[in-house]
Amino acid sequence: MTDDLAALRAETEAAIAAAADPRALDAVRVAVLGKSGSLTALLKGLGAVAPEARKERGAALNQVKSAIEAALEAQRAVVEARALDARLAAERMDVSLPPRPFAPGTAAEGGIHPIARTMEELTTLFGAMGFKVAEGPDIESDWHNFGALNIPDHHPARQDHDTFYVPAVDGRRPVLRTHTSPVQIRTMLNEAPPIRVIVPGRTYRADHDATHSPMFHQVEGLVIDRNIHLGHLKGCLIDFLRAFFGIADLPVRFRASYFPFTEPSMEVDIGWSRKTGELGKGGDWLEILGSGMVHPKVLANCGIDPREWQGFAFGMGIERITMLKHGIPDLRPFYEADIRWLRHYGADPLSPPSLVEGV
Ligand code: 2NL
Repeated sequence: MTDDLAALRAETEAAIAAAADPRALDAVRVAVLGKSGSLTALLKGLGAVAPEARKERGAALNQVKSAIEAALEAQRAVVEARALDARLAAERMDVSLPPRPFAPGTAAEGGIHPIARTMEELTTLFGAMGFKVAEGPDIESDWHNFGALNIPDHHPARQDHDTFYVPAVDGRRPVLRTHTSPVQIRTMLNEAPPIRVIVPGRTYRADHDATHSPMFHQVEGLVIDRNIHLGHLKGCLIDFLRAFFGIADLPVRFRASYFPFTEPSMEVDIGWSRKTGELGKGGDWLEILGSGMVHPKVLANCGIDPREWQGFAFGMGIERITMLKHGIPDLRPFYEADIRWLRHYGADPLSPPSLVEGV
């Protein structure tokens, strides 16, 4: 090997070994093997070499070229591994650290909206009792919202519902659902019993004052099985109310009432103090939800034989139970996206939905 070639090889290998990152390494590659690289120039000069020396010179050049390429490749693996190690060290995090606590009033951001948190709690509590969550459209047919529920055309309940109507299509006038019941109707139409669902969701009524919003939230529940009776309804709702409000001995009272879609129907009251607003004691009663055994006509409307299957259903307002649970005095800020209100009443995003005493 001629001296110039040996020197080039030694110099290049030293430069490769000194290259600390992929960029420096690439600069060496370009300087030696690039278009105007030093070794490339020697290879180009091969034509000018005397014919008898050309073969030997060519072999020597190619040997050096291969050696440099191998050294480049080896060093590339070294610097890439080093770069990855550096990145791993820089981006290191301790996944075993506890979450930063959420301090109401001090957090830079808000919290989980109380409506969302109540829905999570409902899903958790009823989930533990074997209920699935069902969802359906906000824009409903008149039949799913009223007809199937045994609310005929001129029934007073229709007026009570202050329905928002949507412009007619094909001669039919859709409605914004006035309750979540149409979702239970769809569940009964689409699924064979036994059925256990809760339906949390948005509902709409043309009513707007200090205690009513045109959009609000309800949760309804439906259980259909063989031999379901009022005892199941009472046990389920008493367990739910005590777990949700976190009061193990919360007084619960069932009072005869009327809904077109249940027979018999019952309103459910919980014990509280009218004077202090405290739940669970005080000797007064507060109406909290409506319930009843599903009307046989409603079952039949959904293709379920009421002689074989029975069920119970219930419904309540999510804003209302949320305000009672957390002592929130005013309905209006629920929809105002006020960060100060969210900081105060929002839930810690890192804490699980409270099961309180559990079911
Ligand atoms: C209330 C009362 C209630 C139901 C809702 C229901 C649904 C079907 C069949 C039978 Cl598909 N019943 N839902 C039953 C009783 C009461 O809600 O005061 N809600 C705020």
